[in-house]
Amino acid sequence: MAEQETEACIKELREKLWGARDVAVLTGAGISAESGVPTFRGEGGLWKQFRAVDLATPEAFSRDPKLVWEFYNWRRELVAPLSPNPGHFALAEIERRVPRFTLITQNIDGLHEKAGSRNIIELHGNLWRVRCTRCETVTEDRSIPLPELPACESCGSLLRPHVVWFGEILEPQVLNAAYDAIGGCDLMIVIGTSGTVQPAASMGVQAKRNGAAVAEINLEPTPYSDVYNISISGKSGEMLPQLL
Ligand code: BJW
Ligand code: ZN
Repeated sequence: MAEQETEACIKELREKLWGARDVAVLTGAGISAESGVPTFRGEGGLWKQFRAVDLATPEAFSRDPKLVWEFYNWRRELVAPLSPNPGHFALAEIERRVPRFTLITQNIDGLHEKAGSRNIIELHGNLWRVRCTRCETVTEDRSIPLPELPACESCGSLLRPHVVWFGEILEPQVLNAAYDAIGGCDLMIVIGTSGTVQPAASMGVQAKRNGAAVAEINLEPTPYSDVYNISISGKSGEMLPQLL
């Protein structure tokens, strides 16, 4: 019965997708789970092993930048050899086939780009970029590991990961681009996110308020499963290719 329900939901989403003019997608850690990137919450999640307040806040970085860099160097080592999975590739293919497509991601792993997606908005930054704490210059740096306390080439000050930590505001340009996509889309698909971190968590609801149909693909129910028009329970790497 559950399998039949999933089939019916996929069929409904498939019809909506290929009839849509403008599609927005929001992804979270779940889409990269099948590539081997740990999620944040739930079984095996990063925040089960580590305390977010010790590693993912500006206060943590001021207190102990070496510890925070150790965490990000470890994440770089972990992610570098990983490849996109069929879920990432399916989204890249959908982008090629619909008139307008925006991929909003909370992930910092860069796997959407590796899979061939082009119109990507990275809400929470990128693991492969660093930012100077003084002159704010952002540069790409893929070396692994970075020095314990990496320094800016322009001014010599301490570099930090170019990511958004708790309590920090998202870059206004990035956030505005995401809201433009949400405001203009006729279909939004929310994939592999627990819907706990704002402002991303509310984006599906905002799209729905603006008149878009909203679908979710997640292994588990989320606080929004009953709010969206379609909720598909399953692995994104298995469900997304079925839309093609
Ligand atoms: C699968 C699967 C498979 C598994 N297939 N599915 C309003 C109300 C209350 C609080 C706030 C608020 N506004 C702001 C806040 C504070 C805070 C916040 O939201 N806190 C909540 C926890 C309560 N937000 C912020 O601080 C944000 N800043 C901000 O809004 O500034 C203005 C402001 C500040 C302060 C107060 C008020 C306003 C910034 C948030 C930055 C988040 N940063 C992180 C770290 C990024 C860098 C790094 O990676 O190191 O971003 S935290 C972490 O969570 C990371 C993620 O992008 C983010 C979301 O996680 P995600 O992607 O949802 O992952 P999981 O693990 O939670 O879920 C995985 C899901 O996948 C699960 O559902 C699984 O079932 C599923 N899944 N395998 C499909 N194969
Ligand atoms: Zn600098």
